[in-house]
Amino acid sequence: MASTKEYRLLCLENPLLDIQAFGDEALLQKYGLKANDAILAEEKHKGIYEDLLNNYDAKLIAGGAAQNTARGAQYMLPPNSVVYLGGVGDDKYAAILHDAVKKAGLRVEYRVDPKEPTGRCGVVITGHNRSMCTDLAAANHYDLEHLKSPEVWKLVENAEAYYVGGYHFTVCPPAIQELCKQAAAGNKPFILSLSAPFICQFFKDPLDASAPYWDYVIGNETEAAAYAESHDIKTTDVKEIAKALANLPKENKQRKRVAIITQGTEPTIVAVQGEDKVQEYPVLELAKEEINDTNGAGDAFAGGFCAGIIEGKSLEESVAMGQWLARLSIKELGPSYPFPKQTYSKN
Ligand code: 26A
Repeated sequence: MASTKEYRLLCLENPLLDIQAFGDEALLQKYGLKANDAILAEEKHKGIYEDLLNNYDAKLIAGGAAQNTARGAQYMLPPNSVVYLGGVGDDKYAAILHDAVKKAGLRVEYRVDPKEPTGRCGVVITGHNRSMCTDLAAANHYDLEHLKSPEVWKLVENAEAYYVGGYHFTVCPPAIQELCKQAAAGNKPFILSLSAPFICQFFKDPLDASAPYWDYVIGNETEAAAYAESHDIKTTDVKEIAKALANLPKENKQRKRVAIITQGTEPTIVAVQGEDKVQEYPVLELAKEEINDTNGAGDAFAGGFCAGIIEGKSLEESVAMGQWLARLSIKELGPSYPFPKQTYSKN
């Protein structure tokens, strides 16, 4: 029988407002951005937000990678299944986020910073690429004190699974570590997204400290490659990298680690700790005219996958749920899901 418990999945990361526009090569060059990347904004990038708002047809969309995942998981689960934690400011941007998560039925427990504005992410779409440039602002001030506050900690203890976006390694690794330990102590699944190549390269120490606690690790092909390169795994073969991730030392021996690597329209790769055979799950391609933009597709995949794990579905079906939700999100502008809701059915 399905559980009637509430807030079974708890997610943590950086709530951001996306300022998203269709751009061009000149715009990327102006700010020294790569066509397909995610970076933290330096001083030289900070003009991009006003530029996008004033000179491009920019849309304001609720973002933050794991918040997109949390909205996605909630989209597929019964009401009141998912709660999300992160830091925002006390401003109109936070109000936009509150509005979006309310529509999605997602519960949020934000740490509100009185001095810092809500974080922003400039998203420049060129073709099927997206370049993201993030000014974390209030999201960068998330802290252990918030996580350990009685009301929030109760939610942590109550949850049956944890999902952390790797982008949070730039913010508060001790909070991630607390969730890791909570998961292992209760034999609950801890799911990590690698989030971006720069996390594997430049936040290696906190990433590696959490690695023994990963029950599921999710990434795409570029993140897998960046992980391999920064961890001396001498291969560029995605299946071999997935295997290496699955077989890293593990704290909770009651669960075998699973590594899931998405590759756009190429098959999703799944490796299980101790198993020689790596599974490949083909992706249903969308017709060109159905594609709006792929920003947030990876987050949506993770959302559908987490919904499957929460519902006790098989690995294969959880991957299918992830692929289904990613497909829906690609048809929308930015990391969004269609309303009225569509329902997944196994076929
Ligand atoms: C710390 N950084 C760089 C970030 C992000 C981020 N979410 C959290 N932390 N940089 C980009 N994003 C989000 O990724 C989503 C697409 O996958 C964007 O807000 C966007 O919604």
